[in-house]
Amino acid sequence: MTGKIKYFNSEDAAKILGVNVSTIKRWTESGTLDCIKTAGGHRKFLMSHLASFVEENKKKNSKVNLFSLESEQDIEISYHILKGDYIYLNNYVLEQALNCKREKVQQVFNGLYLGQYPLHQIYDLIVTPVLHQIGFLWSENKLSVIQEHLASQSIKDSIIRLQGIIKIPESNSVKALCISPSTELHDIPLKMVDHILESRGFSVLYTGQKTPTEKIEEIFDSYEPHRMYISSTIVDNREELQNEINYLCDAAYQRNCEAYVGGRAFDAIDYSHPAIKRRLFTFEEVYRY
Ligand code: B12
Repeated sequence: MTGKIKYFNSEDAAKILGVNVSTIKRWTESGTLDCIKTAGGHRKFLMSHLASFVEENKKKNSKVNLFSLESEQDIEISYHILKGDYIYLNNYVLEQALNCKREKVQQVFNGLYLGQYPLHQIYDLIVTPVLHQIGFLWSENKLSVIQEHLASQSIKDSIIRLQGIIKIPESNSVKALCISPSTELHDIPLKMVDHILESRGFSVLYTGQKTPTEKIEEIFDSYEPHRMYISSTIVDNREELQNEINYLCDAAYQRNCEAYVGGRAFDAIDYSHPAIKRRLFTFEEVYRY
């Protein structure tokens, strides 16, 4: 994703395929699973090695974490994953999230990623529309608040689990601070920003929901970030939020730190502060800029 080739080691391959490391060794020795051997005798795997293994062995190996082929529906899903059929997968992920089936949601994310679909595409074309649908159902009173919480938490958990298998390149020494304003509970978009930056090799400091921002200078001075990403969705009090964003941007500007902002709150507030390089609308843009 960064232009560098991503390799998995035997431990990663074992985690992805749902077996132990000795099985990975056995499979590579018998030629069932392809790999590259380094001069030092270590096994390295490309995503394509794992993907073709899954493709060739899915009937034999029902333990694969990607799509455990236990039912007719699993076989159908794996077909849509391999084809990158986002419309079908959106409906499926929504249904599984509403039923709190995290493992099913995760299978789709893992499967797409291992099928070489970029992380930002999974976030833009599956996660975002599914969350919007959850919000729509809630606003139409078709979901209760607790159902909305459970469904969005299933998505969040699956995103975090997906990050566990993502190969992170060696750090290119760009340091990023990902921050939410002090009134913000919506942190799923910021978590996705964090993951994409990590996959670009950035070193990321993620502050989480409702960040107490009044002491932010301390963080700037100790961590010395090159970039700050602010995610803001909710506008409780427009003036207070504007002041808080300006305060964060002042701190960044004084330290030559570039700011990138995203989220619907920026429809309501001014983001012409000189620290702000750009407002980002999609995760593809987070990957690109
Ligand atoms: C999940 C969710 C929650 C969860 C949050 C869980 C969590 N840990 O994040 C919970 C249940 C806690 C919650 C709480 C509330 N929520 Co809510 N929530 C949602 C929901 C369903 C999904 C939000 C989400 O993650 N969307 C996915 C993101 C990726 O999409 P996006 O926000 O459109 O962002 C896009 C871009 O802006 C960009 N982006 C966003 N942020 C960033 C950041 C950066 C740096 C970059 C580069 C890009 C970027 O990427 C996206 C792709 O285009 C939305 C529905 C919706 N339409 O989004 C409602 C929604 C946002 N919530 C809403 C409301 C009203 C609330 C509450 C006030 C409800 C209440 N009465 O308590 C509280 C707010 C609490 C608070 N102070 O923050 C409203 C907001 C309405 C408005 N006028 O803004 C929405 C739109 C629902 C609705 N239809 O009414 N919510």
